[in-house]
Amino acid sequence: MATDAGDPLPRFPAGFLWGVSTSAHQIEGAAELRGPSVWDVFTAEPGRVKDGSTAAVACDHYHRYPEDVALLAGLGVNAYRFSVSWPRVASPGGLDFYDRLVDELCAAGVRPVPTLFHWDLPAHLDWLDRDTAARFADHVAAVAGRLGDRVTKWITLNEPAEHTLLGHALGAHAPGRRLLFDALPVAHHQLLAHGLAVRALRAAGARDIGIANSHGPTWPASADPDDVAAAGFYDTLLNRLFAEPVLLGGYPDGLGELMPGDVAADLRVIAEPLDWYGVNYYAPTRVGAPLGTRGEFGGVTIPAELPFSVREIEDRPLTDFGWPVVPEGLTELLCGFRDRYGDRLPPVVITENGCSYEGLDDQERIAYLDAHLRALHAALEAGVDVRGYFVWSLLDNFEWAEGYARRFGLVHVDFDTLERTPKASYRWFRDVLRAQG
Ligand code: IFM
Repeated sequence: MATDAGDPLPRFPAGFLWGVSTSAHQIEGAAELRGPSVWDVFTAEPGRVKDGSTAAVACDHYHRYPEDVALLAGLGVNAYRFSVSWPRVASPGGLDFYDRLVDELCAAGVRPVPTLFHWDLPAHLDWLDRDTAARFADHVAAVAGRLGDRVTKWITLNEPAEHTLLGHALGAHAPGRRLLFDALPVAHHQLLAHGLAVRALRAAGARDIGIANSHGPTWPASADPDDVAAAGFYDTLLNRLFAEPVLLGGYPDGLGELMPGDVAADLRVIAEPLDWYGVNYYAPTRVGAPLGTRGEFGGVTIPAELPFSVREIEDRPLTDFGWPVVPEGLTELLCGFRDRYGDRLPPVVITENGCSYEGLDDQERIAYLDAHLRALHAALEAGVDVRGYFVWSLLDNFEWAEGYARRFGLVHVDFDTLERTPKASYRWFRDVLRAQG
């Protein structure tokens, strides 16, 4: 295991974006000062969140943001990825909070990079409903109108794949639906919302726009054609369904035929050119043919009727969440994207990468980040145009259906006192950034 005294990292290009990421629902708290989201409804239902917790207070970032911005400044990042809560923006005084936060970030010399949707859909809206995409464009226009004089870099959506699969197909996340493949309209409407958001941002003068999609290599469980076919199908769901409409203007493998509405016209909106493409990377997935039984993956139940099964990746260390640590998967993923999409792939930013471990002396997190940064550098050397890297996450926070049990932060949060304590990984990352200049 590498320690905080490991070899220096290779140099990244001048102008590289170094940041950390968070999301509104996971850190802000102050739930009484905004309308409810689907996550408030979901967490109120018994049994939905493992430790029975809610995000009503979370890290209380809403009130403690000056302390958190000071932590960012002390870390030395040049960018901070956060999300704006749609139900807060829609509530009286909601935009004032982001106005204050952006001012504080600018004063600290940290570039604000807001994500306009990170899963906390206003409770009265529904992604099965096409009109939600148009409502999202209104939300984006309101945020850009207020913050666009200081915010220059924007992210439309965070991980529409997880929001579709976990929230609408498998029922493990809000809004808790188990629609399996009937959830596909949720994917299409989010993609349409993305395209409309790009148009709304451009109309407000934005010139630096991306999306944060989750991706990872898919490894077949064996060379058996059934395993290879199942892995190919999973790869389509995770890696192609949300990338190809955006990058190529088309759905892979005939999936467009299953989507609602005038798909051809919608695809012209969805494929609005982007300035960069955000990748959230955690681990590869090993996939085989269906086993005919229910499975378990990352705490999520996989129903028997799906045309694939998720298998264990053996001989790899696991994070506390049980996710395998496979740094070279990041190089494989990025080189694979470059080969698959060629010059249709804009410059890439790693918008999330991180791991869940307990403890303040988090040497495992240091080893994880160190190894992933080396793997990212290998992708750069192989010719992938990578422009930035954001650690997930600044703070320990509300990890969705896992509650507060999973700690991803560079900064420890005591959820009784809300005291923040930088971990060893915070000091390590600060030193990395200093060394990178
Ligand atoms: O906490 C989440 C985040 O909200 C989205 N990407 C993955 C993280 C870790 O599970």
